[in-house]
Amino acid sequence: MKIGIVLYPTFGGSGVVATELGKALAKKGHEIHFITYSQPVRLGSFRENIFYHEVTISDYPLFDYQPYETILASKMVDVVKYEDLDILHVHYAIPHASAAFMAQQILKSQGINIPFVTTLHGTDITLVGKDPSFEPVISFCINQSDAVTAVSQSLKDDTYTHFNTTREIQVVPNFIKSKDFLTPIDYEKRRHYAKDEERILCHISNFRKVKRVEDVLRMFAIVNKEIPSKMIFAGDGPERNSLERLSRELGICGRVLFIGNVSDTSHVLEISDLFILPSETESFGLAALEAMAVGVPVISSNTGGIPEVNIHGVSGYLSEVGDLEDMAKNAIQLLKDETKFQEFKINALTQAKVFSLENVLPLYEKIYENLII
Ligand code: GMT
Repeated sequence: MKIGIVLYPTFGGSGVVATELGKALAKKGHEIHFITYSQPVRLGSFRENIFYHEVTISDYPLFDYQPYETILASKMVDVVKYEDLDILHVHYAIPHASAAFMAQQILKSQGINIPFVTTLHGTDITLVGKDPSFEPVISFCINQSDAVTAVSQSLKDDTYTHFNTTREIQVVPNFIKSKDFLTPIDYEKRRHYAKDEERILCHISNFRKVKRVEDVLRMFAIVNKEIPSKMIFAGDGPERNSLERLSRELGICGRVLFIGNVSDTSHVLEISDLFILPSETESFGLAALEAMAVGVPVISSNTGGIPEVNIHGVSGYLSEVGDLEDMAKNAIQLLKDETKFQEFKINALTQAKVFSLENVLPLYEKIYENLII
């Protein structure tokens, strides 16, 4: 199949999932055309069957805001026509689904029929989408898409709650290349960050308010009092400066490491003992799945789709949003009980396999096949 994938090219989860999906489909022999405004961060070097079409925004002085959606729709028309695509798959409702609808209508007027699949990722529904200024467009696009998927049952339920739609939504979860065994720890690499007797806690995100990164730091401060440890923050975003300030106020800045954005998270996860995800809302929690896939247990909040991924008392622990004392208590007792800790590491690996690429990829392929006549 010739598939156009429209995505945000940044470090956000939706962009990561869309890029990894395209790479995996290309490996299976499909022809993949990424359409976005800059090279997706997870794309890596040149690969067979993968093409990238840049949406170029010219800075026309009449506009205070450049009309990205219009330019994107025109690009989709162009790519569908000249690359002879079979289907478009848009990730994130705004503005990708509405641009796809526009492109579809333009192509229809020229005698070309192209179906489009919309994948809802989370913040397009739970944060941005609920805003009344977006709601009518999102409801319309969900209803007009030829197929709609959501990354968790929780997100599917939220979509029905917040939007005017009864459209069938299929749950297709985030996925991971799962492993059968724990990777042995690379102590030489680990020693760059912590002493052998110290534990490493890790958080990876885009440091937006919704991630509650302050909770990560405050719970780490409690853990560190009982267990000598280091806290690694990977990623970047609006809360980073205040987080650095807070780490000084709490007197733990020497134990906290900010390593910035990383394109391959497995490197930092493989030297970590626990992954911390205390989010306010989280439709799935891809970062938690990436941690579990390398055998790192997850201490998280119990919001949104996280309980579908991290199983309480098995692959990690779940707490109420904001209950950082409970999160710290869970982390401490797990780190102090080596037998249980090793058991949780294996459980995390096993639970991650539920979301293996082999299980999830055919679900998308089936959706495409059903729409291509
Ligand atoms: O979590 C983010 O900040 C990025 C965001 C996005 O829209 O790219 O991630 C969302 O989509 C991911 C991939 O489907 C999910 O794993 C994340 O849970 C979801 N984030 C939220 O719901 C906050």
